[in-house]
Amino acid sequence: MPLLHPDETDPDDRIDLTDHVVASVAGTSVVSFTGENAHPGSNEFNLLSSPSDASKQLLVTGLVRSSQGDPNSALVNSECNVNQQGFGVDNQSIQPDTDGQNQPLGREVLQIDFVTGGTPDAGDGADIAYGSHLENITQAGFIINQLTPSQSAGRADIAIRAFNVQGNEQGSDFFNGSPTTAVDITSIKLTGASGFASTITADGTYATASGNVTITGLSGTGNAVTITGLDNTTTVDITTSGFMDRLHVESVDSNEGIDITEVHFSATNTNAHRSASRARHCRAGSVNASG
Ligand SMILES: [Ca+2]
Ligand SMILES: [Ca+2]
Ligand SMILES: [Ca+2]
Ligand SMILES: [Ca+2]
Repeated sequence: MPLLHPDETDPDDRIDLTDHVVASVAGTSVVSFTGENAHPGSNEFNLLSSPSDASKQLLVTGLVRSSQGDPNSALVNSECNVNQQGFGVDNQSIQPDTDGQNQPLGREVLQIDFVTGGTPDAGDGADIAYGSHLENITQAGFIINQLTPSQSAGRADIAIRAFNVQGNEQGSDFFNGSPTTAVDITSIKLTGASGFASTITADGTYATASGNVTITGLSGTGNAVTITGLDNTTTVDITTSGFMDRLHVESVDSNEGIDITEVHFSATNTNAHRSASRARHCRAGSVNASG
């Protein structure tokens, strides 16, 4: 039974349904977060709702490596700084050395949990309250809109880690070691100044208009991917093999930190009927509006 029969001379003419039909009961919706509606300033946590869907939230916290000399040293609490400039750690940037040379603390890590059921708020960790983590996310990303210090030749090196948090600890317990499992990052998509035309699924060095970007940790099943040589403004998107509800973005540079202006994720909705093309348009809109 043909849906359309545009060529009456061809008994077997085909119509292209690409981008028109999603042959699945599941769909996705992309939600975007900027800091404009956040409680501004430096806080132990900041919980934001998506302007388009208040049930989808980010719980943002800040961490820092306890030893400047050891990139694998333990993470200890710092503060996140969320405001209309974006998402930073301590100040507005995620930096490789939080307190300066010859000071004990090292690299900053922005920690982002995907949650629901909280009330937008910011303040002391003891006041962290939310319902539960979202357990339907395999795609997320963010926009790097500035390097600090800002120089045209500057490029930033970052590490991204994906986790699935077990349980939903509240208040100060949120910080004391919620068990997590590593989630394999399977692809990276770069858009913008350091954009690469195709989705990247293997380690390697990729030539972009802003120079070479080198990716390590993507091949295989690890949950930590390092990307070196990023220019601003660049959108970094990741896909994971299983559901993730926590993202770490760490500065692993020797000089530049990064400022992030926007965070987004794509949540799988069962029984949704949104077309793939519409979801892509939403994504593009959120990027343009924030860039
Ligand atoms: Ca900082
Ligand atoms: Ca230091
Ligand atoms: Ca650099
Ligand atoms: Ca979880």
